[in-house]
Amino acid sequence: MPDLRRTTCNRDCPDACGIVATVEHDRITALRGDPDHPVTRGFLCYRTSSFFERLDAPDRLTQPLLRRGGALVPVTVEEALDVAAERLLQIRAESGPAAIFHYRSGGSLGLLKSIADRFFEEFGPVTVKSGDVCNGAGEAAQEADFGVSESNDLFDLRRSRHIVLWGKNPFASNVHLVPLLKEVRAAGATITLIDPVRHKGAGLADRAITPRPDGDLELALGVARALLDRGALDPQLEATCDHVPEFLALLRAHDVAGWAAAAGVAPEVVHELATAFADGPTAILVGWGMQRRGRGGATIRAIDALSAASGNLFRPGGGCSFYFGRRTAFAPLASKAAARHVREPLFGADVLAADPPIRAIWVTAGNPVCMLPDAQRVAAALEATEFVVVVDPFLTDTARRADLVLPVPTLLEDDDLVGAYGHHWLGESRPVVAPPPGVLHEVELFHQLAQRVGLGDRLGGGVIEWKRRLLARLEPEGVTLDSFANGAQRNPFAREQALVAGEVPTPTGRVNLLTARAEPPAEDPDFPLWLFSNSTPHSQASQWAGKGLGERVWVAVHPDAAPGLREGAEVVVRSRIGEVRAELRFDAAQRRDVAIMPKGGHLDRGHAANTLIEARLTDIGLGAAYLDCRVALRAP
Ligand SMILES: Nc1nc2c(c(=O)[nH]1)N[C@H]1C(S)=C(S)[C@@H](COP(=O)(O)OP(=O)(O)OC[C@H]3O[C@@H](n4cnc5c(=O)[nH]c(N)nc54)[C@H](O)[C@@H]3O)O[C@H]1N2
Ligand SMILES: Nc1nc2c(c(=O)[nH]1)N[C@H]1C(S)=C(S)[C@@H](COP(=O)(O)OP(=O)(O)OC[C@H]3O[C@@H](n4cnc5c(=O)[nH]c(N)nc54)[C@H](O)[C@@H]3O)O[C@H]1N2
Ligand code: SF4
Ligand SMILES: [Mo]
Repeated sequence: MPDLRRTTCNRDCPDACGIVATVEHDRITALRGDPDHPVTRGFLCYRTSSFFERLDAPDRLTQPLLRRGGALVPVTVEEALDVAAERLLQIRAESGPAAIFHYRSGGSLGLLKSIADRFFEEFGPVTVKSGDVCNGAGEAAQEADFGVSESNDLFDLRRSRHIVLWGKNPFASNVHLVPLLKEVRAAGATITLIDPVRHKGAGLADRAITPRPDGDLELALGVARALLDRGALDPQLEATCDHVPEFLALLRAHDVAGWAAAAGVAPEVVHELATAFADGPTAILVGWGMQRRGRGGATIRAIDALSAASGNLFRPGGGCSFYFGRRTAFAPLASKAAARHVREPLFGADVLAADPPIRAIWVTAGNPVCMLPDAQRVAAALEATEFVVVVDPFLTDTARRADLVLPVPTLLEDDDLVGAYGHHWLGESRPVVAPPPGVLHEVELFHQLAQRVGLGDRLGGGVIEWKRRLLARLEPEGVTLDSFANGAQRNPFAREQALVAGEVPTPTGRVNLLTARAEPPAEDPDFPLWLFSNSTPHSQASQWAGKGLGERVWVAVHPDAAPGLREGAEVVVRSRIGEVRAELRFDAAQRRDVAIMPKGGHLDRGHAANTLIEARLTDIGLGAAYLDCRVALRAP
């Protein structure tokens, strides 16, 4: 008899789905979405539906690997932990804890993954990353404007008359938003998509606008200017916002036609959008792409200001939602103590330049060699480091550069608690199958390592005990470990509307309006195309599902953007720092100034977009300006 077992997906994805696994003779035979989860609604994305096939894939790690004589060879867990302890103790004794860099990314959003942070805090504190390549600029922008980066309840969209998907591709990266968008549209709401790349999301929209890449700041200010001209700005603006005179002066710097030209759209497009904002409630769902640019923080600030100035920010069915605080309900397991910082977007350069040097790097739940900008330099930084430990379920580009690789459970074997960054439900992960015998849960791994480095039982206690610690603030609200037996629990601290007029958590209680325009980067005639390294439905950053990327990575452009080149042929995609060979795809629906590649890939197979992308910071929040990359195509 097949057994149905429930868990929660821990991937770096907004949706944190409830999963129902069919298990026969201790093997998973099917994965489905939990029909009772309010957001999952019974279906999973492509990459997780087929994930159980990856459990025994050739690159799955079932035993620790240690570098000996140049090669990675399997060793026992005991030996692996002995080596880790000995080298960490030696480096700390000789060079102090700042010589050890613990880098943690979001490969699992399970809250217990921060046990690694706790270990390195107790052992050090050591060097950790600062900034955030994922959402650093957007979060910093919303914190500057609103004092917090938090979203309205997802189902508040049922109260919207208009929804603006601003630089967002729900079919690829937030697929459980799709049924809700269809539902609210069928009930009469309109949907506008703003994205320089034409993607499947356009099929959901009443209006799909393809502005100039990085033209959103001008587009947002143009719409606000059109509202100003119509006398349609919020009459309460002075009461709810700071810097109103400066903001209005900024809007007056150009007329609507001027702003539209700078945004790369027709003036009618700006006027139509203004009509939607005047006819609210209008909700803005802010995507991630535009904030991964040099002026990404300023762009999100302009969009925030439009939401506030049009009177939509505080209304039910309105709001300017970017990120859902997925951790805020849980008690943190670690503080942010650090000996020093490596800026995440500048990982390669900062590690190589560190003085005194970094002698050990410990990587948790990340594949920085493939996913961080200037990938070759990140690889060089790991190769130059004396002792590299990678903790991952798979043998990645990063793991191949390690001295010690420690395998951990995959999302189907994991035991943890998960919050979502696309809705307000919290879930529990439970192993639907047991991990292979040579694979330790990170709670157990750090418990055993702590004992070897003289921390005794400071990291003692099993998974259940650590889960209870995470729930310290939730238990008084009635969300206990037992509650999760009934499925996902709504975060009791999350409000329907994230912000209340007059009580915005800024120092003045008012919204901090943008007062100046940031300039876009200069054109580069040698590299005419903007490289979009975007999420695809078939992959999770560098982790592929199904047949993977195959022999070649692809690049998609408008046929006019590749004169003399043939569809299906191999082409060279060049930037100022690197080259990638890719299969050319034509897509006549695209703008002529964009080139689209998958965001992940594999560095060692020559498939990584980050080979092309310079390591540059965003204006605020220490984000990575991945999307300011310019490329050209040529025949090989
Ligand atoms: N299938 C899949 N799902 C994923 C991921 C994945 O790799 N694969 N990654 C996960 C992660 S790590 C994250 S952070 C989230 C979000 O992951 P992202 O893929 O970053 O999220 P989106 O916001 O959907 O997509 C970004 C959109 O921004 C658009 N964009 C880029 N530049 C501009 C611009 O200048 N203006 C405008 N208006 N739009 C622009 C891009 O064309 C793209 O459609 O998704 C998660 N979900
Ligand atoms: N060019 C370009 N680059 C980008 C982006 C882009 O849009 N364009 N997007 C950026 C964004 S938004 C992000 S968030 C980053 C993502 O960058 P990474 O977080 O480095 O992304 P992944 O490739 O998913 O690597 C995560 C790793 O975690 C491992 N893992 C999974 N579960 C566990 C676990 O339980 N424990 C441990 N220890 N490991 C686990 C996975 O096997 C995988 O190897 O990439 C960024 N890089
Ligand atoms: S990756 Fe995202 S959409 Fe797919 S199952 Fe996991 S949470 Fe759901
Ligand atoms: Mo991300």
